[in-house]
Amino acid sequence: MESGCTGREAYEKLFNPREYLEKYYSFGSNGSAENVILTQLLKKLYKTFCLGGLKGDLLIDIGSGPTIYQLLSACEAFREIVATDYTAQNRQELQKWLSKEPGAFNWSPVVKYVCELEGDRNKWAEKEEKLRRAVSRILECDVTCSQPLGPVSLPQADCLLSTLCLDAACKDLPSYQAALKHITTLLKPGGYLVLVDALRSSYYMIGQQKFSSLSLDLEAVETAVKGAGFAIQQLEIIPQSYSRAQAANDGLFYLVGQKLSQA
Ligand code: SAH
Ligand code: 8WO
Repeated sequence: MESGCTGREAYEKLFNPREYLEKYYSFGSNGSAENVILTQLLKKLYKTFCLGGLKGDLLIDIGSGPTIYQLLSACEAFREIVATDYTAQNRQELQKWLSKEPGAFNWSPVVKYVCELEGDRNKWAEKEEKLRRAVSRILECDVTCSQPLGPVSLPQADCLLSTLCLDAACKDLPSYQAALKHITTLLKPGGYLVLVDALRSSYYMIGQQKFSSLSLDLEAVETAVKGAGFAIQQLEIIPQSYSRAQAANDGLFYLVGQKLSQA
């Protein structure tokens, strides 16, 4: 960790998917900061994918980690979803849920909530099946590489989604700008970017383990996304911060951009 940025070895060794899921995605009935943030994100994703008309064939999720919440409304709008992550243990945890293996994380409270937003809480089991069918692959991904998915051949996506990944993956603003450009190569001209991340956060915790985060304000995000060739269509602040013990952020942002044809 010489650069001060949590790198590959640390992620492979120290990112514990179960603990991450339990700390941030338990979604119990308490009004914890983590629950409030998750609720806000699910509502915004529902608006984007179910009400906003953002739809198409292929959506690529960058840095999925071990989570599926971000895909629940998206699977109503996209025929195929490709999930990606940096570490094998996160890809494995996702696979466990997809193939209903024993010990997979229980997402049903979150799925039920999204079904309620979409109009029928009782459809949660069908929705889980729909998402499982939509996710065609789980690929390795490194946003610091000019080809983030390596040499695999995929058609350019209609939408790129990335939640809580780029701040964690980038050590400074130039690498953030570069990472955006790298992932943008995976997107069709005219395609959409849905980007969510923490604002002004220098770290986040999983239990006792600290992971670095690039601290950005809204203006820096906006400039970087425009610089990667996007027209910004929506940029909102979620004022809620994570519990003080979990992360040092000052709210989150939710951004929708469209890739310009000359980008
Ligand atoms: N998208 C999920 C997980 C975020 S956790 C959510 O919304 O909760 C942050 C993720 O960034 C981890 O899964 C980690 O493996 C991934 N990550 C870290 N460095 C990365 C890199 N260089 N390229 C791609 N992903 C990276
Ligand atoms: C805060 C919370 C990153 C993060 C996260 C940050 C993965 C719920 N992150 N960059 O501060 O997960």
